[in-house]
Amino acid sequence: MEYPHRRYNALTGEWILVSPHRATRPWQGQQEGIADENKPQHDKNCYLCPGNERAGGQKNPDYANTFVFKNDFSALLNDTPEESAEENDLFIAKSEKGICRVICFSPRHDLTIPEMEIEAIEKVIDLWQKEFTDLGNRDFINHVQIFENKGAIMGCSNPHPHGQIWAQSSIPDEVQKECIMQDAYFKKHETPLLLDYLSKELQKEERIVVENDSFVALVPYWATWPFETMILPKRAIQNIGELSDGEKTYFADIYRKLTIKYDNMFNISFPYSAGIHQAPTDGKDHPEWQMHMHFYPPLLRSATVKKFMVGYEMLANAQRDITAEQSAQKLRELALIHYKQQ
Ligand code: H2U
Ligand code: ZN
Repeated sequence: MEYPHRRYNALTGEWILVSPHRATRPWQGQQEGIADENKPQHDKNCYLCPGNERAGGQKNPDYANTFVFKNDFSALLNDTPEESAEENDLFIAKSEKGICRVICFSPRHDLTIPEMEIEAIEKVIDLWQKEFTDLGNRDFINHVQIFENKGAIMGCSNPHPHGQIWAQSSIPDEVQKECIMQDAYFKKHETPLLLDYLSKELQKEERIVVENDSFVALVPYWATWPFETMILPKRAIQNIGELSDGEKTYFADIYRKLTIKYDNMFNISFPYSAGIHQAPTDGKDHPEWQMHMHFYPPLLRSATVKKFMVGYEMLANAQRDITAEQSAQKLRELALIHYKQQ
């Protein structure tokens, strides 16, 4: 559709307003700075580099691959006592238990996922799998959120390649929406929503960015952010714990390929928030759930112009100009060799 339209997000039940004719509007607003690309391999002032002292005073080991530690400023605590306040229907609060961890992806301060070797990325996925299983198996943990903030523009506090895990008792809101939609779809069709969605996308081809034997990266039909993407497994997989060794290699491969394309978009280290959504760890089977990874990059038309989710978007509805199909085509055409290696 070339005229303004609303698209339905079958995964969340929300709508997105698409205005393709508007993509050429002028921009005289804020421009973002470009981060310094010349980083040292080891930075003595970095809280996450091997051997350095962290902000909380603890010392990092001389780790050779990945390194995980309890977040020194955890938003959730595992010893929070149970407490709830419900005065009436208007003032409701409940205590929340959880565990927050930080994962360093590499000992190298200057690397990011798209610049790492596939074997090194596999070690990150290995650790995600271990952490998911360890945290998810605990009685009081019903949801494990693995995520990465990349780039200062996304609020990332440190350029050292790292991600986080927040595990908690409740199902967070963004995930809850997907629980409801996947559950309803499964009850009606008896197949997972995202598996059906992927097979239709593979037929249409117009939103596929890159694929390998086990995974597909695509721009979802309902994408909100200009270059939003999603990585989907080709077979039914409820959570990262179910990935075989071979599938972990393919996961590393597609994660790397997608982020290389991102970096090649504007020849910069492309910022985003990314994270894995998977079935709740509530001890139940979740055949309706298909694990997937979301990428939400903030940039719009250049390395320095970001998409602002303000005004109409804050008050009414998410909106985009460039269509998901146009974004997918752009991403598809970008090289699979990182610009620094070209
Ligand atoms: P970002 O992923 O948004 O950059 O956040 C990094 C996290 O690392 C942040 O939650 C933690 C912060 O609390 N951190 C430590 O636990 N120890 C430190 O020494 C520095 C940062
Ligand atoms: Zn560092």
